[in-house]
Amino acid sequence: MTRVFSGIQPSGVPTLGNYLGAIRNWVPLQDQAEAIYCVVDLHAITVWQDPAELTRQTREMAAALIACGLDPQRCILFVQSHVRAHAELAWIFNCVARLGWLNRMTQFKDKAGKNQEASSAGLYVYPNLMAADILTYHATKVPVGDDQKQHLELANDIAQKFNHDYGVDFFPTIEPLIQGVAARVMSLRDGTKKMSKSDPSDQSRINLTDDADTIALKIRRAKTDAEPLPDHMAGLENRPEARNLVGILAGITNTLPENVLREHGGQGFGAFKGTLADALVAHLGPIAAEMKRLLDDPAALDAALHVGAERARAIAEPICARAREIVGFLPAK
Ligand code: AQP
Repeated sequence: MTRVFSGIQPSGVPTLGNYLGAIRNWVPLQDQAEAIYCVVDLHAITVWQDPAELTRQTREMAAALIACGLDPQRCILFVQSHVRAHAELAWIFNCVARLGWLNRMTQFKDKAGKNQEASSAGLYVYPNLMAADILTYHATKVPVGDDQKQHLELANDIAQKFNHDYGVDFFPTIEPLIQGVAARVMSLRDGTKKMSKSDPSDQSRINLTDDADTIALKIRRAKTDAEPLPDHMAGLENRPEARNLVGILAGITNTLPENVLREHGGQGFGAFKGTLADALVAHLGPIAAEMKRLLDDPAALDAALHVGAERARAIAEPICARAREIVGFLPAK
């Protein structure tokens, strides 16, 4: 059976971008593959996280995943730091990956900004940990948003170099699963920048916990241009904000942007934004309510995550142990 792995950082409230680009696509895979999903707290601390907030956000992220349709009975759902193999294999991969490869990673450049010298070393080697996350399960399919494609290519380079250097055929090739018309949702304030949960501006994103009024207000304030919507795709060229809002409506209503334009072409943004806000509220309202219900019982949530970690360890530890052996570490007692 195909094994699927994906993760999400508890670095804030999950956004509409996380939902349309990743989480929503994770749900059907629970019934098509052996699906392993992880709240990646080790990744989150590559940038500063207040400890109490990190604990709270980790639970909140787990609740969001379940509220979006992940079922801890049908998938393995756990917290990354509960399975030590991730960190251990990441260290081995730190010694396999080349600096030249990491220097090409655009996410590091985006997140480090102008002050790279002040970034954590963890942020720089983030892709090596991501490779370890996937490969310590020998997972072969990874459902992610478009922004993670480069990291998956690097994971394959690491797997190949490990296999080549040690003369083994141990780590498999990974294939990204990038699905849907909203594989990259952009900021509501700047259509050229991706929507991010850690963007300093809350107005730039829709959080899965936003209430109906907040969603309507954010959509009303979303940046647009002065032209009405075109009735064909070519008319969206050089209109990143219009393209983004059309993509969001298509994503949330499970249709194609072409169909959205067929229906709404010629409309001004005032009317279109009303339709979009209503669709978002109808779709996200029940998710927020379910999150709230789950978070009212943190003990039950933690218990589900602990079971998930146990199941994850049963797969990850033997693979990591074999990697240790291949590298030549003296067996531990
Ligand atoms: N804007 C987006 N559009 C589509 N997919 C997205 N993803 C993130 N943003 C968008 C996908 O969500 C999954 C989990 O992402 P992550 O939390 O591990 O890291 P990220 O990509 O760095 O997400 P954020 O929201 O931008 O987090 P911060 O602000 O903490 O860095 C991934 O599959 C990603 O592709």
